[in-house]
Amino acid sequence: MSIRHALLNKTLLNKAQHTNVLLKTVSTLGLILTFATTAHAEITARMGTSLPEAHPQTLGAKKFAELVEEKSDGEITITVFSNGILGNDVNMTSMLQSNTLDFTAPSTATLSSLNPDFNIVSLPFQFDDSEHADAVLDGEAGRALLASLDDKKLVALEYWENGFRHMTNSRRPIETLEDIEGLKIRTMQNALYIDLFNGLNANAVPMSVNELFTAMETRTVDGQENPYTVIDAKRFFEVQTYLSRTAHAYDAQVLVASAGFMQSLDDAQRQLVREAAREATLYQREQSRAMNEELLSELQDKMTVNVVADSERQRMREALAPVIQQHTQALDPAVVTQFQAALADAR
Ligand code: EAX
Repeated sequence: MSIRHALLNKTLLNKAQHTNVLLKTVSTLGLILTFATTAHAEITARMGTSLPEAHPQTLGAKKFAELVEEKSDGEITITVFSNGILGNDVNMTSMLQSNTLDFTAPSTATLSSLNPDFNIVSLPFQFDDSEHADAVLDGEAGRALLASLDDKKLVALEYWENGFRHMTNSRRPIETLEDIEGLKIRTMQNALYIDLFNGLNANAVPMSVNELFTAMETRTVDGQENPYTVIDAKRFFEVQTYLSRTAHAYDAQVLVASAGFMQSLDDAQRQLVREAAREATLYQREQSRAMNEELLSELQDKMTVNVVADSERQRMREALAPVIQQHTQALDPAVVTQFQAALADAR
């Protein structure tokens, strides 16, 4: 074989080896890419809220979804359906339990149907301000309540703020305890709230918040009670004349996941969902507080707003003593002791 021929053969052999290595590299890269893509298979989730886009409950939900997508590099995406489009708080909570919805954020008042001890949060006139509520709810007493839903096919992640609840109605300003007498007041579908307003000599009419605007528009009810953010977001000022700043109870919502969805994730994914939930909570509370302040002045332009004197709020609290005692006695004594100690410690 001539030297030239031999050299040509060697070159061709090198090229073939080179091509072979190249082919192996490409196929290995292809495998890695496929694996990577499979490993990043899209996990899609749905979250329902009962309040409109502009309410901090839905703002918090969208921030939560954004953070989960960011922390999972697009692996997990959550679509938010707001304003009760998927159902009311009661419906959506049971959809989580049947694994047909993945996240929602109902009031603790709604969750009390699953664990009556959640009513300890809704007892009237017990929180001094939002920071006091944070300290108690983020502490052991609040965390223990969240853990109590573990055996209800739910994973309760964090407390969000709905805020201090105030009364509105279409008949008269509420300046004294007696002004409440005889008013038909919508309440959440919760035995404690029904008893509270009947205990103030109103006529409590329980219904979901989705039905409330029409009920006030048709005078089926005279009034309702909610934080400024709900009064504004649901446009209750269009069908209510008087806003009386009773601040009679603090309402917390709970960011809840379906246990089925959380179990479908791996440990790292569950951890990132919890981290996103925590960060979204701080954002949600910040939005709620900023908006509640800002909206009070806006509502003053749309409604007749009055402060309720502390002396009258104290009279309301005294009038409610039998209801408070009755509902406190219905709770787990250990929960009551822990919560009341937390309230005192956080002051
Ligand atoms: O849970 O039903 C109510 O009045 C609640 O404040 C609100 O919808 C969020």
